[in-house]
Amino acid sequence: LWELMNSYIGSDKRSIQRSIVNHVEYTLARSRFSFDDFGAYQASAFSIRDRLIESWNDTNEYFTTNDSKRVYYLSLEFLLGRLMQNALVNIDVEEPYKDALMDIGYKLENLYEEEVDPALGNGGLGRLAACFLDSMATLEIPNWGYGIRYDYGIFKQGIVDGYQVESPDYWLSHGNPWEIERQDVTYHVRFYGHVKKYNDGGVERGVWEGGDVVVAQAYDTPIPGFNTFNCNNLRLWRSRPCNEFDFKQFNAGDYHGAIGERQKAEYITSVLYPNDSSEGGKELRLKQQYFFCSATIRDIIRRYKKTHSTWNFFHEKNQIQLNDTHPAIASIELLRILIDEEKLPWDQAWGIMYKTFAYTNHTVLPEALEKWSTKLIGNLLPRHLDLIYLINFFFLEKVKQRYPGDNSRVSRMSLIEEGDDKKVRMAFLSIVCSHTVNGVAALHSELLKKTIFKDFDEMFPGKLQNKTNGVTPRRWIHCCNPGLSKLISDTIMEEHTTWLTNLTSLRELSAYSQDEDFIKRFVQVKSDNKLRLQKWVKEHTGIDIPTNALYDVMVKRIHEYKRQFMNILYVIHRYLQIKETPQHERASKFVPRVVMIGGKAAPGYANAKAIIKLINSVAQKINNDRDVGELLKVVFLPNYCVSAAQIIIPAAELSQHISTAGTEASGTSNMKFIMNGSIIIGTMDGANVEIAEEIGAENMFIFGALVPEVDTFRKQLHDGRRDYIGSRLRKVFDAIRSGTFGDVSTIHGMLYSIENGGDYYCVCLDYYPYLTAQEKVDETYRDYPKWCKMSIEGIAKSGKFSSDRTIQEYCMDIWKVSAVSIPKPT
Ligand code: DL6
Repeated sequence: LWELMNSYIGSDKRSIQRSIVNHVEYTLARSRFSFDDFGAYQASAFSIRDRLIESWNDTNEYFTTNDSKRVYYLSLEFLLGRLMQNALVNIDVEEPYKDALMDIGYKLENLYEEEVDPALGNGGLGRLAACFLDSMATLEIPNWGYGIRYDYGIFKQGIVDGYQVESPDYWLSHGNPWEIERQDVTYHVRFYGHVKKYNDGGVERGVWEGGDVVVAQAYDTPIPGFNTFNCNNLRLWRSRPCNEFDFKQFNAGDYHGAIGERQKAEYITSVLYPNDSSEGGKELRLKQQYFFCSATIRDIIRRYKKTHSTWNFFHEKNQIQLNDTHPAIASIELLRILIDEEKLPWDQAWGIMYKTFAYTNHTVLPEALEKWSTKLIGNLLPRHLDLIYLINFFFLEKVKQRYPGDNSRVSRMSLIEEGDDKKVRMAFLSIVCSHTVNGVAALHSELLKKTIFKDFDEMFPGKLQNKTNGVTPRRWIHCCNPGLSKLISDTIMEEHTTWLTNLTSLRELSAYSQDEDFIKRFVQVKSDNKLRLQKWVKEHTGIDIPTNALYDVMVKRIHEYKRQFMNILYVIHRYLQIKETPQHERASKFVPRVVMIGGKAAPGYANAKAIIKLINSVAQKINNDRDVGELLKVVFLPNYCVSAAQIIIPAAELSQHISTAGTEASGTSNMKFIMNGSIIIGTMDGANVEIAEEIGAENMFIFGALVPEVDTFRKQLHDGRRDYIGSRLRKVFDAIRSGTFGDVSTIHGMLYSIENGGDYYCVCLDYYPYLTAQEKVDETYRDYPKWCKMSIEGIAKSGKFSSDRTIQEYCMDIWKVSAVSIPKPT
């Protein structure tokens, strides 16, 4: 067989061309004499996938033979973005493919544009998972990601009359050349039904029967590392009908009924919930969570059993990371299987589970902390609810022993929130069932210890850790900003293979922050990127923007806590100021600016949607005011997604990260922006704090209340304080209300609430410091060498924020796992 295979596709031009043309003919069944860019994209993707499959097979075989310890990353979201360029860069064949394609009449850059974004995530949490997969493969960590293969990813955002309209993203309509459908990897997953309990020599076990059974089928996507032969796997599950379902109905002649049941099964993985905070209460969401966790745990067990006949080494060979509480039910599923099916004693089963799981928290916002009604869980997963009650009983016994008589602590720490509709606190459950818990930035992790997880930190000192997020420099510098990547390589005299996996070496750039030649090239790269964005904006919005203006960008999900609202209030203020200033004085007073804001609002989040409408209405007014001309332009960037980010971020000069202190767990776009030479205007929130530590506060525009001041202000609001709207802010509110920007009545409710004690996100508190910081921005931009110096210092000192560093910390402190290097194929 080995001889038959003779494989390993060559990287010479002819081999690449032959492989592409063969795929055109035999995979796509199209004529090799005429195929369009899309055909060329598909055939090239299949050709690249062939290469990936070779190393992917080698990798899996090597890990199995060597019984390597593995890490499993469980996430309901993987916001991968386009895969073609990333794969070519990681396996180091971008240039050969470019040449080979050019030779037969295709431009590789055009083919990149043919790929749809696999948008199986909402925002930060899903994109972090994608960066982690890239880093784990690059660092040669044996890792598989597990998630759901949704038919519909995050909705497509359109703007009609200034309002957000959502349309479905059926991303699979033209197939997906990167995935491998595994007809051979399926599991049955049960819902509903009932549990029969019995006593097995003192251990209570359950038999779960009846209910509905669906099939989980695996789809694999190879995840190549950069500059390595390792290729990991992302396994996504799709729900399919199971024959257990419908035979009775079918035989009774109810053909339509039987088909309907089958469709219900497929519905489970149909759509990603488009909310980046919790979806507690929705049965389908809980179904999704259990569906993928159950299949995943069975898959992990099956793999372990191939090479082990006892359970003694399970936790030493497998570490499972929960990406927030969305996959929390996985730990209960492992416990259930160990007790009910593998017949282990409770203590042993508990020990295995506890030593296997770790949990990452991504938010302190109460509305995003998952709580599932016990009724819902009990109905859908009756045996799991039993086990959760049992875990809670044992846990609370320990709490009582440790804090005798402290009843309020017992009820605070209970995994069950009492009330008419009892609820399981999934974050608490995850803490109790995991050996380690982490936050995602230093400030966030400290806040967890002081606020929502305070009791747990006291009871389990050291269990709560910090792992500051990071982003992959392969996608977020090299792929999205080739000009900057080349400049860096040329300057620090390194092949990109070195600095891209050792990002702290960017420090050497500091020496060039005032070097004329370097600055000249740096400015050229930025203006090329601005031109690229200018074209993108024209194509996607029809708006003409100048390139000789400061590009001021804020892109992220739309939320009150992120305060896009404060940004647009400032834009209005600036507009009013320009209008009040005589024409001849304007040029000396105002730096020309293009303010760009983009992001999706959850479809049911009225205030976020009202903010989008306000931004568009303000843009409409300002962009059409000839009196203002090119001094101020405002653009809402529609349908913000990973591929758009790759155009937008490299072009930004200023980027806004202005959340209320204590609300943004980390943020990761702040890291991408500094790596691409954009200066941050921001609050001391999330990872901004560590960015300031690394690059120096003097290289950012920092403003605003710190966490204790936010707490004080909120208390004052609660106690009746109402004197917090100054005259300049009042003017802005008046302009909105008076109809200057047309009918923006959807925002009136928010204005009213803010004025009447409802300024929970402290817009009014931070507004004036924000104006001052904005003035500083203008002043600095006028001194362009200074601006460039700040921006270059930011890049030079951004090394800490590579996700490689983050993953190294997870490996050392949480998973205790080491790299396993796949030998070069012979
Ligand atoms: O950790 C990744 C990312 C953080 O950078 C953001 O600050 C945070 O808002 C985000 N959280 C979510 C939703 N959280 N939950 N659950 O996307 O995580």
